[in-house]
Amino acid sequence: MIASAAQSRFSEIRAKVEAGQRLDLDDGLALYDPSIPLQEVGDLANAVRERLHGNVAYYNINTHLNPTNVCIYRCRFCAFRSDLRSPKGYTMSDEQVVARGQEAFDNGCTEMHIVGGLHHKMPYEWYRGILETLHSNFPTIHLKAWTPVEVGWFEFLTKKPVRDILDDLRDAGLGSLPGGGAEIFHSEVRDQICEHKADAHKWFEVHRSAHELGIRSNCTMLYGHLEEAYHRIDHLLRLRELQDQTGGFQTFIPLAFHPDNTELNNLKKPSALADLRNLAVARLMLDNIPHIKAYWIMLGIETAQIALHYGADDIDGTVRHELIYHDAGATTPEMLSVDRIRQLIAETGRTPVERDTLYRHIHRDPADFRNWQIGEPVAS
Ligand code: V47
Repeated sequence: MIASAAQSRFSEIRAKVEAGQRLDLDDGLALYDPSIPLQEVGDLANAVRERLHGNVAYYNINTHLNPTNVCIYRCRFCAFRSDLRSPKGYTMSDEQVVARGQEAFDNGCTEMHIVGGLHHKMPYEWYRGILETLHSNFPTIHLKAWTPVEVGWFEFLTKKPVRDILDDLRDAGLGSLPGGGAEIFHSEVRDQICEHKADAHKWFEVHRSAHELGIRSNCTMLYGHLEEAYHRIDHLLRLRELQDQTGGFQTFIPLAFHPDNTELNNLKKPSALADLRNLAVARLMLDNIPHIKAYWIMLGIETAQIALHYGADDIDGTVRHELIYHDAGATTPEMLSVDRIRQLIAETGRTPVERDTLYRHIHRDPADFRNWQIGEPVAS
């Protein structure tokens, strides 16, 4: 039973959601109030999720490529980065990049998710060349690449405007932007966890420019470190505002902080209950972003499964070569087979549907795994 004050507050929120009215900052804060049981928030988010997507849960066949971990920045939450001269540092050759593309192609991937460090010595042309090489060799693979952090670095390297850089990257093969680098937008927190890198203004400038050029993108929020509920809701409202203007975001991915091997290793990883509440609150606040992703690598498989009933409609992909979370202590497998990911979704009572990066159905020849075609966009 919910205590009566919280109960009547939640009833107001439920009435707003059922009437299709938008939730505001105070509603968002109330949804994080622990006296409103998670189950209530989750059920409401699930109703919205089912209204948008019925019983379907999406996945894709994808791989990650992190061409270098060498990075000029020292974000306090990052376990992946390396100094230029550290034995941990690596930078891939063109041959290694092509080999990864070939592996992705051989495994039927429709997407490569490409992000990495800001290397002290590598020119813009190296980053651009990675896209060009992959796209010319494997044109059917969608390249979801570079966050506003990298694009801001390219701006510094080339002295060209963001829009021209995005246009140029698209010519090279860029398909869309991943959601990373968002962390927490509010400067009270951002200045403490990643003071020097692209700020909220730059993050939004890059996504707005991408959307204006017709390039779709994703968005994320890193939670469970120094932020409070207020910073999380502020973050969601800023994303909702840009989406009202451009409509270019496809999916929102809440990312739980993993502390191992980071400067913030005194903190605990968020609990599964916190993970589920973040997903549910996001589904309820982001009424204009079609998809909410439960990234199984970060959540763990069981929580990702439960999340499909707490607002999420997407579980991310089969994934290969994920480093950012595994360097920070994730204990999830390095990848899942297609059969396994479909089974995990089916076990929750949802219907697995393979999508491409732009949320179009993928039809695969059961007799030849590498033979696939893009179908119609999914309804949302
Ligand atoms: O921006 C870094 C986060 C992000 C840690 O677009 C960490 O489909 C937790 O953006 N603990 C990169 N989080 C990952 C990302 C992403 C993931 C999956 C799908 C998509 C998509 C995007 O990971 C970074 C940062 O917010 N991160 N270090 C850490 N120790």
